[in-house]
Amino acid sequence: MAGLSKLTEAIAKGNLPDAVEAVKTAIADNEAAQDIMNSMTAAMDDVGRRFEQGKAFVPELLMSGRAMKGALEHVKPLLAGSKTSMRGKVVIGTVKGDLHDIGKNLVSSMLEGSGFEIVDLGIDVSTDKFLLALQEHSPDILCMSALLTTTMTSMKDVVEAVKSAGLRDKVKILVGGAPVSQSFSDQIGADGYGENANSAATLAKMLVP
Ligand code: B12
Repeated sequence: MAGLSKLTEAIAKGNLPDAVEAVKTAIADNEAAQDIMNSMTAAMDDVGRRFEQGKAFVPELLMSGRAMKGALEHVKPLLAGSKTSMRGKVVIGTVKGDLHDIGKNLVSSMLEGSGFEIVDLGIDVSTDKFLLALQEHSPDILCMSALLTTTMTSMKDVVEAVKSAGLRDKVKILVGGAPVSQSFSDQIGADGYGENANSAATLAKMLVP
C-alpha cells in the first residue's frame, strides 16, 4: 500500500524515474492492476485540480503525463494478461484538436486485454480520418476520446459523417473522456459512454458478445 502512495506522489510530481521504480515495486508486491491504475489516475486528478486552481501549469501537466505514460507501459502486460482469441475489432482515436492520449491508451490496453484487435489512429484525428479508417478496417466498434469541452463537439460530427456514409448500422460507437457524459452520448447518438477504461471494456463486451 505504501508503494502505491509513492506511485501517486511520483506521478503527481512528474518524476518519471521514481514513477517507474514505484510501479515496478507495486507489481513485484502483487498489487492488483486495478489498484495500481487507481493510484495513477488519482495523481492525474490531483495535478488537474492544481492546474484548475492556478497552482500548476502546462509543464507540470506534461511532466505528470510523461510519468504516467512511463509507468503505464509496465502495467499494460498485466491488463493484457487475460487475452484470449480476438473478439472483434476496434478503431480508436482522440478527436480533432485534442492531444490528450493517456486515457485513450488506457482504454486501448483494456480492450486489447479483453480480446479486441485495436487500430489506434492516435491523437488529433479528423472526421475524414475516422471515416477512412472505418472503410478500411470495418471495425465492430469505433471509440472516440476527448478531454476538452472545445473538442468533444467533433464527436457529433463524426457520428453524423458515419450516418451520411451509410455505415451507422455497421459499427457501434463508444465515447469517453473527462468532459463526456451519458447524456452527451445520448444527445449525439452514440451507442454508449464509458466513465473509465474498465467500463469501456465492459460496454465493448456487451456490444460485441
Ligand atoms: C495530462 C494533461 C495534459 C497533457 C496531455 C498529455 C497526454 N499525452 O495525454 C498536456 C500537457 C499535453 C495537456 C494539454 C492541455 N490541456 Co490538459 N490535462 C491533462 C490532465 C492533467 C490529465 C488528463 C489525463 O491523462 N488523465 C488521466 C486519464 C487516465 O484519464 P482520462 O483521460 O479522463 O481517461 C479515462 C476516462 O475519461 C475514460 N476514457 C477516456 N477516453 C475514452 C474513450 C472511450 C471510448 C471510453 C469508453 C472511455 C474513455 O477512460 C480513461 C481511463 O480510465 C487533465 C486533468 C484531468 N484530471 O483530466 C488536464 C485537462 C484535460 N487539460 C486541460 C486543458 C485546458 C489543457 C490545455 C488547453 C492547456 C493549455 N492551456 O495549453 C492543453 C490542450 C492541448 C490539446 N490541444 O489537447 C483541461 C480541460 C478543461 C476543459 N474542460 O476543456 C483539464 C481538465 C485540466 C483542468 N482541470 O483544467 N493536458
